[in-house]
Amino acid sequence: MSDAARNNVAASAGARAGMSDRFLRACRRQPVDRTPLWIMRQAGRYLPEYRALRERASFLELCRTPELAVEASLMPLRRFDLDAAIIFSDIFVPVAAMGAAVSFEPGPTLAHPVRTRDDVRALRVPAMAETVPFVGQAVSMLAHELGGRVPVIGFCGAPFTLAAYLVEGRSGGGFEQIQSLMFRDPAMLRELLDTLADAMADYLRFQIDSGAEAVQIFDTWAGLLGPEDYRAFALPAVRRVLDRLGEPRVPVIYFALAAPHLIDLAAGSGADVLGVCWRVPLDQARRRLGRNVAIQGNLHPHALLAGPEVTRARALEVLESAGPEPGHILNLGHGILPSTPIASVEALVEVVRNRAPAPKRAEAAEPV
Ligand code: 1CP
Repeated sequence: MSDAARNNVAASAGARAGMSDRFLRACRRQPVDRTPLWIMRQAGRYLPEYRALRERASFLELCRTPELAVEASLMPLRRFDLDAAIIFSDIFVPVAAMGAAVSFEPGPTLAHPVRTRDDVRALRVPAMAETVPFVGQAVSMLAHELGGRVPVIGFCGAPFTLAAYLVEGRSGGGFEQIQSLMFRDPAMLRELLDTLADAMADYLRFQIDSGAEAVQIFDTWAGLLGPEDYRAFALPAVRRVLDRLGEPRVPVIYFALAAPHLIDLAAGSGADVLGVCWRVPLDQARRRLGRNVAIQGNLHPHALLAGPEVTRARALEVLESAGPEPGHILNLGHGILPSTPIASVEALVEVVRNRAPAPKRAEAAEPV
């Protein structure tokens, strides 16, 4: 990072009251001075500086070069007063390390989709510290650059979501292959999910050991499943990741898209925070989930396309809906869209910043 860029990060961080642990406190359902905010896919194509960086390097080069990955991760933090950084990478970086030939067009595309038991058994569960050392280097460099001002979030794809791409071979379409595999050869799907879970547990551990202070598991395609199949396939695979994560534990966020029918089951994943999309109002999510889990979300990403006024109004509604209890992290209900105006993101940041911390909120928040 250039000196100027470093100063910018320092200056914007300096505007805050020193080190910020409000994101980690909210993950643990502890009282906070204001609701923390970060944005899924916050480093990406809606930022002109990201698009400029991509002129110089391919997406995979960015992921594999720690200096560039750190540069991309810091871009949104230089512009906006966000409460967490997420390491720039992709859910397919560790899967490539398992032996799958992946390209990005721009979504992940597999040269050889996984269709047989031999294909499953050909996948390796490598030591991630040895096969993707650049991810750990990027995490530790990013944590160092941030100097504790905001924490670094590590991440991985959930086994079912990764399996959906691996079996299908590409994104788009209705994921017909994995959904029919579930009925045709459930044992093969289980073996694939277990293999992915073991690899992702090692991958998250590696990121935590490198300096990630929280991790998020993205289950973008879990919503395809009905409750019984979710309980039989996707959920035990997420549990297996968590069971094998080891110590020391950091907060784990589990995000399942389009899954209002699954959130009660997802609460049993063992995650500390559940990410929910806009399909579940947060007051309803709170009622259904009780006090044992924090929630993250859930502004509709398309609301931001309507500009700062609409963004402000909708963000306030989300905060109202989340209510005064501790344990809410403001985020979008899915990744920020490439056509998002910068002014809308600025409006979102202003909403959390200007919301006066009501003493009642803190009182109500004291653990009983
Ligand atoms: O052209 C480019 O610059 C590449 C576009 C791109 C980017 C910026 C891809 C390809 N991945 C990423 C980065 C990325 N992917 C991050 C970065 C960190 C951040 O949040 O800032 C993260 C967390 C992901 C996670 C990811 N990749 C998910 C889960 C979250 C989600 O959005 O649902 C999924 C499903 C992917 C697959 C993927 N990789 C890339 C694309 C375009 C896609 C989606 C394809 C599809 O819709 O199926």
